[in-house]
Parts: sequence; C-alpha cells; structure tokens
Amino acid sequence: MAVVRALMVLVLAVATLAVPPVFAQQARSFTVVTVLSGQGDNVANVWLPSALIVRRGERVTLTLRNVSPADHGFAIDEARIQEIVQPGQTKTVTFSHRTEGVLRYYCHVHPAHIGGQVLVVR
Ligand SMILES: [Cu+2]
Repeated sequence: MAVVRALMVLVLAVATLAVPPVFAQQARSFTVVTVLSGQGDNVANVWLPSALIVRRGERVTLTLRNVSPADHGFAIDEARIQEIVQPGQTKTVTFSHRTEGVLRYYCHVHPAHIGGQVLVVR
C-alpha cells in the first residue's frame, strides 16, 4: 500500500512539473483619458495615465476618452495609430508590438499636449 501511495505521489509530482507555467495573459486593456490639468496660465491637456506597461506580442486595447472641451488627437507612430477624439467621446484602438521598447503616445493635433509612453517588456 505504501508503495502504491509513493507511486501516486511520484506521478502527481511529475504531472505537476510537466504542466507549463501560467504565462502572462494574452490581452491587456487600458482606458486612457485626456483631461485639463492645472490652473490659470498653467493649464495643460494631459493624456492619463502617462505610462502603460505591456508585454511584447500581447494584444493591447486602449479605450480613449476625451473629457475636455476640445478635439484631441491620440497617436502611436510605431503602431500606426492616429485618431481624433471629440469632446465627450470615446474611441477604441488595438495594437500588438513584437519587440521590447518604449512607444511614445501623443496628441498629433496639439504639440504642447502632454502624452505618455507604452513600455513594452519581455
Ligand atoms: Cu490635444
């Protein structure tokens, strides 16, 4: 009986080792919002959050929301994304990036509009 039990434990241990580790999820979603930040002469439009971290190769969905009173752009050159989001509206974009690196996102309508970065990691 002890031999059978030991054999079962051994089989379970081997089976556990044979199961591949759980890899990172294959899709990731974020909501990115453009807001007015600051007061008086120091008001600026900002896309928030200013940094997103994704894994290379995974499918990334960004929901772009514009809660400011003017049209704003959202562009990521490496992902060939260039959208205009109107006030109060939402747009969704998806991309996947195969290599590690930093992708800049920015408003292509207003050079002073503060964007951010997508950090693509292994
Ligand atoms: Cu803008």
